[in-house]
Amino acid sequence: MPDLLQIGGITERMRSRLSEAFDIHQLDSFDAESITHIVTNGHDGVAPDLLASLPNLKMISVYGVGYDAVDAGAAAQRGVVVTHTPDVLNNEVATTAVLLMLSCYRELLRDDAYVRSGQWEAEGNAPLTRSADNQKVGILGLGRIGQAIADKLKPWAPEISYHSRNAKDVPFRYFDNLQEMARHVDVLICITPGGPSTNKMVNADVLNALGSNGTLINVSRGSVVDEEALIEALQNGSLGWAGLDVFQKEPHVPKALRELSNVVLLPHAGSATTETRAAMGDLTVDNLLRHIHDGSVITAVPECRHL
Ligand code: NAP
Ligand code: 8YV
Repeated sequence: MPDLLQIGGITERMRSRLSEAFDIHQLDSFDAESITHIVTNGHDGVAPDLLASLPNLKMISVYGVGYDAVDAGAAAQRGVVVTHTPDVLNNEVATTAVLLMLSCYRELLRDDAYVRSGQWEAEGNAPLTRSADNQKVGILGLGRIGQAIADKLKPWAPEISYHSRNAKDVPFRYFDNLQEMARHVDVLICITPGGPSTNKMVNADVLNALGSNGTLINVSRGSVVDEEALIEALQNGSLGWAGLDVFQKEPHVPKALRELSNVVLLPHAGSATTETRAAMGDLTVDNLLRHIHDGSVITAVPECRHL
């Protein structure tokens, strides 16, 4: 059986399917010469020195759609195909983005604490919140998940705009400048890939443009937002609210961010439901099994589609 290197955790269902076709090795004991396949995830990826040390590697299957933790360009140059799990998680991640936006608008955490602490009984009704209806929503990265977010938001009747490198054939307003879009909207939802081209794209200028009544939602990668600038903006009130699923150095979340009351924080749980992780796990394994069967894969990343 071919030798598979496992990086990071996999589900029992993944392990059971993989173990029928591969000898599975862990990072603390493997023979570099023998490894032909890797299974990893979006967080752990494959370290560049590890990638360079595996002479017979043929394929890397990523359990997630974001693959910024794998140098897919370097892999493609060596003829190593990288796959990921697009589409099967669109709806789940979109639900997470909408959940964060609604939680910020309707102060879900504050009001939950208000009831639990007995304040409601002792002090009367909680302060009013903001309506999430009819808001101007800017989507940074209108791809598969960005479009699913726009679809899920329909009942709240938003006016949707978007920023990406290219304009799309969609009925939404396109901004070729992110700061201008941030000035126009009430909510900015980040859902681009991570990596060098989007690094700290949401900087202090963008946050200031979003403004004191503005809400930032980040379900993309922590690297897309300048976290220091974000903390400062939330502390001094130049940005109103933030709903964050992703952070610069996960799982570390700065204390300053954890202490703020105008943020809602999730532990990178955008796709983390039993149903969606099962679909992602199946696609991750299906790609590996297809590759050992006939050398093809189902969902190669764009850099590797020619292989
Ligand atoms: P996708 O279909 O490839 O969409 C990405 C979008 O970002 C495209 O519209 C692309 O349009 C735009 N984009 C790419 N580079 C850009 C840049 N430098 N500046 C501006 N726009 C840029 O990807 P997807 O499937 O929707 O997934 C998006 C990302 O979401 C993943 O890569 C991952 O990082 C993140 N994600 C997070 C979670 C979570 O648990 N929080 C779960 C799944 C995914 P153009 O090419 O026209 O610019
Ligand atoms: C995963 C994600 O949690 O798909 C992605 O890009 O960020 C999440 O769905 C992550 O890849 C870890 O497996």
